[in-house]
Amino acid sequence: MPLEISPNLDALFVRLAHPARIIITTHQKPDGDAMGSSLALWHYLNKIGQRPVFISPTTYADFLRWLPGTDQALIYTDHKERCDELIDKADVIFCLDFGELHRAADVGHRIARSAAIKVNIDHHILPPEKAFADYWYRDEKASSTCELIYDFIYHHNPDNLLDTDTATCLYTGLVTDTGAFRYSVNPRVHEVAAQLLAAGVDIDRVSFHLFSNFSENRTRFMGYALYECLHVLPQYHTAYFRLPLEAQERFQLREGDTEGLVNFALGIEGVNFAILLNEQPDMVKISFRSLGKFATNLFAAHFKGGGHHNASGGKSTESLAQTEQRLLALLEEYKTQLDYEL
Ligand SMILES: [Mn+2]
Repeated sequence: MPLEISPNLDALFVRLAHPARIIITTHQKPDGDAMGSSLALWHYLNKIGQRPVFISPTTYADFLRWLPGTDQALIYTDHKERCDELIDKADVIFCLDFGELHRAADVGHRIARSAAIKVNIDHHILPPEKAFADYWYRDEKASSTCELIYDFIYHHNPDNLLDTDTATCLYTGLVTDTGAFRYSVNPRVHEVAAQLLAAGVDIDRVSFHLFSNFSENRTRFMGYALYECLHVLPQYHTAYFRLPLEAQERFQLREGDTEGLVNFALGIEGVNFAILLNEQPDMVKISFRSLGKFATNLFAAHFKGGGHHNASGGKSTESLAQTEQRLLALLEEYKTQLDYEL
């Protein structure tokens, strides 16, 4: 589906022209795009005279802490009562980088009960019956929610109120969701990136924080995972990581430290489909990536998940070993669909 803008968006713009109690929120365990888009919108709304509150459903990865405005984020799990009150009293709630309320965990449940105007800006695939918003700005083909926030800001105010902080947040989402301009890239991505650079983004600084500031533990963990936890299945054109909880504890992993690991599996010659089985205390979190025509989001449906064609996620409440067995059985079923050359 191409860009879909709710037909009555001007009514929202009229509402934003007057002081409103505004909440911005995103999905749990926010990534670079979720944090970047939320903070960018927060900066922009401040600039036009609003005083929005950004509520993150859970804490965010350490490697995003440098983003301008993170000190203003209210973490729901740390300030539950205050956040509930803010959500209940809100006039407008912006829901960014997710299409289904459960992706925002407890914040989503609270929003479902709120009488506020709900605005959804997102690039995930959404079945129409699951739409919850009064206004929307959605494009499955967009590289990132940050790209859509750029368009939304421009749409709202063509005089361009992008400042360096807003642009830095947006650029971060563009870089992280495209794997540094490798996936989901279309001409528009580079046009937007060019405008953001013109607004003063310091690329060296962004690159440093995103790619050159990992802990020693995280780097040694990557080595361990590549050596001990990676399984390659040439008959299925598939490679997967099986990451036990004990390994993550041994390397004292922090939020976001497994980010990017799955791409190493995808980088192997002949591999079209890569999977990360990430054991958590209460479930196995699963990431799926593919190159080319294999639809990971359809496969992810077997694990209560979904997402984009080439990148999606799911989960399993079975043990790591049981989840792995189920995965292997499914790969056999999908064998012919996985057999293609790029
Ligand atoms: Mn995104």
